[in-house]
Amino acid sequence: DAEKKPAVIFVLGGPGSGKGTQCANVVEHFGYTHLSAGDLLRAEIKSGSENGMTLNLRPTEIYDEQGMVYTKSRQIRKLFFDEIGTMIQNMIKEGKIVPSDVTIKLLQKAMQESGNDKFLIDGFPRNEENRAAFEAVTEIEPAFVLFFNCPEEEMERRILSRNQGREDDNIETIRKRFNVFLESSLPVVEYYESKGKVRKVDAAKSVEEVFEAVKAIFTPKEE
Ligand code: UP5
Ligand code: MG
Repeated sequence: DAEKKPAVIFVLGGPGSGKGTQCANVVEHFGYTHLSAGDLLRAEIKSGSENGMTLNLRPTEIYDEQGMVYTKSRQIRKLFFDEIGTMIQNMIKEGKIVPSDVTIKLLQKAMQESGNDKFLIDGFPRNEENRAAFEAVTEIEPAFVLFFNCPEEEMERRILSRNQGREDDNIETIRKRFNVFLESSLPVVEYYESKGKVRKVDAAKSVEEVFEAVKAIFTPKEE
């Protein structure tokens, strides 16, 4: 088809590894649009309580508070628009991964509204299902995956000193986020590693040193 697909880079790494911080640097220097899946979900929680639904889910999709999707044949009850925000909020508080269709719709909407054609998708895909669903729905393959490698103690220190009022920045939820990262998100990194698509950065260094390594990845190599 004539329509050119946008360029996408997945930015992955554990909770507090510095994804958001470094994406802001890349935006400034390389003209990408930064889409943090977590930020989009948190914005959806807010918009849900203020002016209702911004997503347009298919009417056959029905969720319970745990985010389980039921088809009409297994209908338990209908989830109203503002309840999707509540569902997202509950899942984030538990460090769980929000169903793909919600996250993907938010990402697609943000991509359309941006007017740009190159994106850093930060914190997504977080599991195999996220990855496969994004590929199937958008038909986009990432150009590469930028992976921030950081020891858990350092990530924990960073999150606990962040102080931005995030409901998941408490030690109990942090432990759950680390477990989900190891069990569900690292396999996605391994999948892309097997395809030779991972650019791994030592994220335990200072913000400036990490950005030097990131810059080298984004700067076209000279002959
Ligand atoms: N900091 C950054 N770099 C530093 C450095 N080099 N040296 C010292 N300090 C550094 O950084 C964290 C803190 O460390 C900041 O205070 C920063 O100044 C400092 P940040 O850049 O914010 O790290 P980041 O990797 O973005 O950490 P974040 O907490 O955002 O990562 P998570 O992956 O945990 O959070 P996210 O927002 O992506 O997801 C939250 C939740 O949303 C998930 O747990 C999940 O429940 C849900 N979610 C989904 O369900 N699906 C999705 O697709 C995405 C999210
Ligand atoms: Mg972040």
